[in-house]
Amino acid sequence: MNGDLVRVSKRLSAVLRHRPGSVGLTLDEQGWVEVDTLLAAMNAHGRPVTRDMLDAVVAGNDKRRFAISPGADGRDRIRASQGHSVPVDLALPDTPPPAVLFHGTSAGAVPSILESGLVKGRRHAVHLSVDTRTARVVGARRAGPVAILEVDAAAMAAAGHRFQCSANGVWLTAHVPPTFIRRL
Ligand code: HQG
Repeated sequence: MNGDLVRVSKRLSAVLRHRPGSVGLTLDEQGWVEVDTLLAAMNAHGRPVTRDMLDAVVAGNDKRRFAISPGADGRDRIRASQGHSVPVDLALPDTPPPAVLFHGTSAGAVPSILESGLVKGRRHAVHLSVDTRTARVVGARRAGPVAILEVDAAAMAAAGHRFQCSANGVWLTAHVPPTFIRRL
């Protein structure tokens, strides 16, 4: 993606995950907003985005962060596929996870994680990756060396922990207790 589209993607993430009120929007219960309403709100708040740019971001986004889907009235709606801090219910079904999942983080966070487990913080869920390569990219967003943690998802599921998979393949769960975590 070129620089303009990266900028638009970051703006959309901010509005659709964290601060819809910053452009005067409210998301519906499942996080959707009408595309036309979103574009009008962005334009009115000095952050102009055209429908073509939005479509290019949705299509070209390496993580498929956003999903567009028609509402009951046939009008296009958009939402972020995961990562919210505002209260939305993505209504993702509980799904049996792969046997193992991974989490990339900073090496400095590992002692605390091995003490209290992976906690969701301000997000709605702990985010887990399907492979170490993805986990490494996630962990590299943090300062300092990256640590890759392996999560025994099969044992967690057997113990009654619930998992959901977002539209873009990120696995979500409420909390990963330390006993299911192993540093690779
Ligand atoms: C850490 C990006 C100390 C955790 C990525 C992480 C992902 C603890 C940080 C998505 C801890 C939270 C989410 C504990 C967890 N003690 N540190 N007990 N438990 N942590 O950003 O998983 O680009 O909320 O290891 O690709 O890093 O936004 O979560 O470092 O999919 O689409 O607390 O965000 O996607 O950080 O990343 P985050 P994350 P987007």
